[in-house]
Amino acid sequence: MSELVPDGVPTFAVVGKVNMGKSSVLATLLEVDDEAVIRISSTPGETTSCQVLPVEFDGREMIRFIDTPGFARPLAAMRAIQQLHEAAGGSGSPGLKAVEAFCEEYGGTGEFEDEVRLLEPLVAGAGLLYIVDASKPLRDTFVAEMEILRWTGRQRMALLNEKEKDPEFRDDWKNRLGSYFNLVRTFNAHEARFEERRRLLKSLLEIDEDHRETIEETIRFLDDEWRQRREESAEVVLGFLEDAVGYRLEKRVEERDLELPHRREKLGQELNKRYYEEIAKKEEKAVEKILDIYRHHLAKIEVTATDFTGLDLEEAETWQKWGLSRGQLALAGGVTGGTGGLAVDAATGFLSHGLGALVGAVGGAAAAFWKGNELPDLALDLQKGMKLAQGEGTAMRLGPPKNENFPWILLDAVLGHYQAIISRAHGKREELVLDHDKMNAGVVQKLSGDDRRTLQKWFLSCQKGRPDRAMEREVFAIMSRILSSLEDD
Ligand SMILES: Nc1nc2c(ncn2[C@@H]2O[C@H](COP(=O)(O)OP(=O)(O)OP(=O)(O)O)[C@@H](O)[C@H]2O)c(=O)[nH]1
Ligand SMILES: [Mg+2]
Repeated sequence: MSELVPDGVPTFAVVGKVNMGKSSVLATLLEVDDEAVIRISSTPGETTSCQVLPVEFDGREMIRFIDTPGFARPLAAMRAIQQLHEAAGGSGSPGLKAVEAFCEEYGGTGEFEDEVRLLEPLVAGAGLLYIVDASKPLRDTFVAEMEILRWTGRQRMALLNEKEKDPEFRDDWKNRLGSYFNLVRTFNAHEARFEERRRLLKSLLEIDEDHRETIEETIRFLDDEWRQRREESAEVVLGFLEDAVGYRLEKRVEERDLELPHRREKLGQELNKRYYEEIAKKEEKAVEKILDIYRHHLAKIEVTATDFTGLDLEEAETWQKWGLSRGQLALAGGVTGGTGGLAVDAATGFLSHGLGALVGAVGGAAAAFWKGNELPDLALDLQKGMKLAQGEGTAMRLGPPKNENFPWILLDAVLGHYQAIISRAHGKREELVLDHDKMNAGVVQKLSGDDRRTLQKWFLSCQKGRPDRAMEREVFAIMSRILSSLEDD
């Protein structure tokens, strides 16, 4: 066996005409979104040499794929192989020997460079996956490619990479491919998710009997890894919720900032904004972790404080798009009703004149202090002599938001991101920016009543700043289940 096709490692070359999506199929199958590892481009002839792409688990190479340059001159190559076959006194159809002779004859000459390179792994013993784009008409050149591949005698599977929906020539292709290949499957490089990737690996079993055990073992590794990723993600989501739902922003305040109404107003707006900036950062960090877990490096997450604007309890739209509906929230045990002013839970006795005025302003019905801000109301806590990192002083503590739907909105947001992440094919190289605007929210509304009640109870404990540890296992199980359900949507 050659270096390209090691003993004991099931090896498959991915072949086809230039620009059919060979590299994209491999990038999606193997979760590679790095252009430095697999180059993908709309310019035909992007891949110019064979590239070994191992599937490794625990440092062991389980399966090997080889990306190859596309066929450039299949008709001429077919004739050249035929001629070599006849020159050697062969009759009937050429076979592997003639293909081997072709590689020897033209290797290093510069002629049929791409064909020689793509046929080398096959000569060395690799099985093959032939990629076609069924939106292209089936021309003679394709027939020549299929003929050459059949001559190699290697185990072969054809993959329809449907770049367009319902491709025009699908039936033509299917009929023809059936007579040249042991197996015909569909695999869309831009759409395929875990299930399709798994199914593709499984179908390798049908073309490579000799390595059945290794391939089955690889699929088990893959399943384990997928479950692990889901569990790690569930932990990330819960960590984020615990942190964000219970978040309190502490800020030392100077007496002089409280003396004049316009200063108080400015301070209030600043703090409010900072609060949601911190929440946005937490959401971004959590999503970055999930992107990392699922090996996405091209996709980005962008959340800004203003994403949380308009989350007004009074606004019907908020209730439709985000979080739970009013009725669901009530059933889950949330206290519904009214925006409520800002809770002021402060040791008023200690307050100086300025702070007293602030409390009056935010606690009163007018809530003049916060006027103009569009963010959900925050609980406000004012204390004199509160311990701060910078030392003793007059401190304000803001948060969590009084909007009872807020934890549900945060959960909805991360679930929306999660769904986008697991649906993203690695072979797709356009930029992906995850944000709230394009998000498919509304997942939490579909949860069961039991799950909602349990989560709500846990959220309330988080909001109080004392996450209920006794609920952790149950909450983790619920979250893993929710994440798993998103895979089927
Ligand atoms: N819409 C869509 N475009 C695809 C799909 N697969 C590949 N493409 C695009 O088709 C072009 C060629 O893809 P590559 O994966 O580079 O094709 P290739 O067969 O490796 O090409 P060469 O290496 O040049 O032979 C790129 O612009 C891809 O983004 C698909 O499933 N859907
Ligand atoms: Mg390529």
